[in-house]
Amino acid sequence: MNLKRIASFVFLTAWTVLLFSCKQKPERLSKTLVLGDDWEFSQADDGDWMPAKVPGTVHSDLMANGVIEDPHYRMNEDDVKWIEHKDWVYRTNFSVDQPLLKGSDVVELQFKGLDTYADVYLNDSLILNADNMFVGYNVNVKDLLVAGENQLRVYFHSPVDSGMKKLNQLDYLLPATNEQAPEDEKTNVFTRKAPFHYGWDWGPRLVTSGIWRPVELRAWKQAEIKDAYLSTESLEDDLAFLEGHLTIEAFEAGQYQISMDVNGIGTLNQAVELEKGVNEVPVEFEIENPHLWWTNGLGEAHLYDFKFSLLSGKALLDEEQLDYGIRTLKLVQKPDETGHSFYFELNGVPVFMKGANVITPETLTPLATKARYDRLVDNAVAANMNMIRVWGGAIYGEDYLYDLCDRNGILIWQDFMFACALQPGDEAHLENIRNEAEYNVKRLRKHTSLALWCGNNENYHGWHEWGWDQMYEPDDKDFVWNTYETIFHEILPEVVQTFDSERSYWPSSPMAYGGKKADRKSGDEHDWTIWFGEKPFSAFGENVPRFVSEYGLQSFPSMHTIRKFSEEKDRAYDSEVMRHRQRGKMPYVRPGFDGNDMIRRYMKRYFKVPDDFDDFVYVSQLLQARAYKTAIEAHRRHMPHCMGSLYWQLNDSWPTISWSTVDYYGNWKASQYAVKKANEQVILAPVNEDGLFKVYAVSDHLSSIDGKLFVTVMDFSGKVITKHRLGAHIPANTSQIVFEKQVVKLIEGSHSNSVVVEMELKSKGDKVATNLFYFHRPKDLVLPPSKVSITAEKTEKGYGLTISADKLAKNVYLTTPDGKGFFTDNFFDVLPGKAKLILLETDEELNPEEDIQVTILNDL
Ligand code: BMA
Repeated sequence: MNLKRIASFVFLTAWTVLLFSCKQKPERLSKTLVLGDDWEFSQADDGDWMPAKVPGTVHSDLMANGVIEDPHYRMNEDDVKWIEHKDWVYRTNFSVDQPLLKGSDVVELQFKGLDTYADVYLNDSLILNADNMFVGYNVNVKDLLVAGENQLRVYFHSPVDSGMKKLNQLDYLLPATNEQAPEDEKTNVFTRKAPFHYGWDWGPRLVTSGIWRPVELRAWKQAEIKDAYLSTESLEDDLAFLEGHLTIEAFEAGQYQISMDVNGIGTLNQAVELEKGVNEVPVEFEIENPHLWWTNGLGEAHLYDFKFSLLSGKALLDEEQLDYGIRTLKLVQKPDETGHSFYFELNGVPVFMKGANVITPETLTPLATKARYDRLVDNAVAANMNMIRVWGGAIYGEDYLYDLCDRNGILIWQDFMFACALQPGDEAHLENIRNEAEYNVKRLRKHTSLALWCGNNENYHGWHEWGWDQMYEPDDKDFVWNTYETIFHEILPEVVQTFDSERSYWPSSPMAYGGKKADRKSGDEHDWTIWFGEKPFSAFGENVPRFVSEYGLQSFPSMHTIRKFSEEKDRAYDSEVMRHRQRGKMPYVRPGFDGNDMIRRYMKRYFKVPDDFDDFVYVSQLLQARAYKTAIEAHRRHMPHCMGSLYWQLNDSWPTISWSTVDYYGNWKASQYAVKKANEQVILAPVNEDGLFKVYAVSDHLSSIDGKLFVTVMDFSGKVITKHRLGAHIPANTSQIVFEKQVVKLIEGSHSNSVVVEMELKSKGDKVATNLFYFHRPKDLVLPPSKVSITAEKTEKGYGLTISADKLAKNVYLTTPDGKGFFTDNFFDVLPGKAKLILLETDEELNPEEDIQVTILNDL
């Protein structure tokens, strides 16, 4: 790596390139004290103080103190509704010493997140009125602090009652489709707080209050770095042009030094003249032979380690570290024969986006630990994804989530937090939104993984398709629609343009090019014709959109998860507890609409519906897996017309029945395995079109592959009916047909309900891609009884398993008695004579041959 000044470098004239020296660095002067211990809380009107956890929520504190039961269990959620109507107070005492007060110019209390309407007092002086969960607040409290003991008190007003007051000031309603409240009591849109706390069609209503992100005391002298981020201005041949953007606040005007260190090997130093107040300091430089950042599957997500230091003479005032990946990224929308393209171009290469929508992993948001985010991103990586969508009904994610995506090559489609609702248009609310946007754009723009800012989820769609435009008198209608335009076509794009001009802004998802209703010819689409529209899965392959940012089908979570939240008597798909758990009840889709019935209706079309509940749960997962496999293969077959497939949804926020592929406790549903396979870098995607069997090879590789394609038709006892072997050349980054044959010729007189087509692509002795295809839905296959056997051997991480079957074993589901351990593959078909090798990763001592429970579709 080589760092140097570039010719056009104007602002900073005196950079010098130094070699890294091992000299001891001076101690940093700015100090941060986390106020995390010794908090108490109380209901405002009863003064009964109990220990509290910060960051945390009222609900989790009440649970920890034994006041309420776990709302995840059975229908306990109904018993905790009273909490949302109460005011709550948190307090703590902390000490500050004289040297800290004397040695600093500014001492700030930094609240990273207050949920939501909060009056904050320091030593009985009101220092802050907060009204937005999504922003952090900094207050200089140097003059109010005393040496010794200080008290901080935060009074939270009921978010629901506060919202209700605002609602009562309007003489019309604002739609909030998913809020679980009567139509005239929907208050979330008045409060800048995670919409899903008010209930969603996969989550409970737990409208909590609390200090949900850390509170810190930060003391600094002379000047400090308020913000730093980097951007790749361009890539040319072997040169990357980069710009660092520093925001420095100076208490004292004067001469300072800034240094930038890259990977600990090169340091740039510069004297800089700062004015009192906020200074923007650009740093332009170039890196030769840059190691580029790539998405998962395309290469290494390489990050450089940048460190900016601010010095005054020899004193080190402040430091800011950034892991940054050098890359260019563009959303390309150019006219073509269908309409307009919609794809992301990474380092000059069009990349098909494979991924999912994510929600916050906990309704009580701060309870989501780092380990939970690790799991979330691990699951995305393992399922061969390269993009997730941080969807607009929850929260702008934790910094840690974006760090993980930076490191793992997962791009982020980032919504602003607006979903399925309209907003009030008073000045204060709009100003609040502007601040929130500015705060979060500045917070997240430093992340290499951040791909796009999107204004909202389905608000535009709701106005045009869900009758919202018919709800209002003409004057009110103009005002409500103007408010929409002001927020999503003025405020948010202005903020993105001002503070993150490199990134694209997309006003709403879904939407067509040019600000029009989604039309499948341009822009992105939410394809809910399957599930809400009840079309068959084959519809995923019809009139395929340009970028599918949502689609999905529900399933039940693992029985291990169900057992944790239910009693024996609850375990039926239509029991009171299962109906209560199901939140996809959409009276506006159809009166009486209920997700559990929908699962059953879809199941009837594709599978025999089992009576036994455990079997029903298993088949619900196979059904969902079938839907996602069909969708992803169809979307990928249609590349480059279609360039993205993000299903709804990767994870859950509580143990529930939903569209997720991984349940709340981390159990992979059958769909997660199916998604993983359908997202592999190279896939074989078969279709039967009116008696013509076609195999597409879809490759995301950036170089071509030469190999051999094997297409074998066999019956369920393993007898080969026909076998084809042909050379295959798969060009880079394409989808193309590699095999075509009339079905009648392919199966040569056999019954189409008793045969399977096995496809394999081999190159240089390796299996590059495999797939299986059946000509009929599972309910119409003549599945023979099959005997599955397992042999196991101990490995470092658990057990290596060999699974074999005497006849085709369809959808072999393996589980341990307590559900612990992870099977590297599951719900797979085993062909006779073709043993399947997988791993069971577990710390437990097992006797796998006996302990592993096996379920197969043949037996149902
Ligand atoms: C999408 C999302 C969510 C919702 C999901 C399932 O449209 O944007 O609002 O949870 O569908 O209905």
